[in-house]
Amino acid sequence: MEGDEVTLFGMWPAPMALRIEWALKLKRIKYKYIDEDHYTKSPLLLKYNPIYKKVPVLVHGGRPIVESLVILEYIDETWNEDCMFLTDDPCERAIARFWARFSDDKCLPAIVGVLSKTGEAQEKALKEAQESLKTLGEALNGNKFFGGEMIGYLDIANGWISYWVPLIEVVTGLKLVDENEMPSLHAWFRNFLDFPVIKEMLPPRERLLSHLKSLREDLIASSSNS
Ligand SMILES: N[C@@H](CCC(=O)N[C@@H](CS)C(=O)NCC(=O)O)C(=O)O
Repeated sequence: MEGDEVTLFGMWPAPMALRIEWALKLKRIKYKYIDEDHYTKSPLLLKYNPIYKKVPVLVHGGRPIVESLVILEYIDETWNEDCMFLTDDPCERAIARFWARFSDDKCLPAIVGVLSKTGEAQEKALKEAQESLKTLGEALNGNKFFGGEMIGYLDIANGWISYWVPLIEVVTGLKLVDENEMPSLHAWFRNFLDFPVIKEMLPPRERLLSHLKSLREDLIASSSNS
């Protein structure tokens, strides 16, 4: 991994790694992809991300960068000639970063809770997920994308929600995003998933669905054993 070479360590069903693949594709950056195994991580991944031992890791010119939102900004700043994910305006940048943090801090754990829990705990997670997703939808301000007319940083950060949430609804039989309750967010799901680069870079639906079903079973089994 010398010179200007770009390598991404990901895992095929990992939403945070998909953020980075979308970003690299949107910027038309050539990269090598290494698919990691959840249970047996490679020595290289552990060397590059010794603290969290997670994907994604982006290695550029031999230097590793970790944490998907940090990597996203790194990509935006490093390859800054064509499209930019964040605007020049410091206030708009701060607002976009706020919503990305809100999404990871509030929406993500609640959505995972809906997938991984049962009974009252699942109902609580469902309520939290619906509330935080509704709040997130308000950040669209009636626009086609979080970035306005074009896909931007916040669309890439939130993009996984548009693909994962409908599948989690199938797996659990619970509605997280109702078209009538959250029309803007629901419309954004379609707008985002219809965008050419995004559409071409999604994990196969049936494979992901069956992965989520077994993940739910494993998580429920491990919580009842603990
Ligand atoms: N905050 C981190 C989260 C990374 C993360 O949770 N990665 C998951 C895949 S989406 C992972 O590596 N899981 C494997 C593990 O936990 O061992 C980020 O945004 O990069």
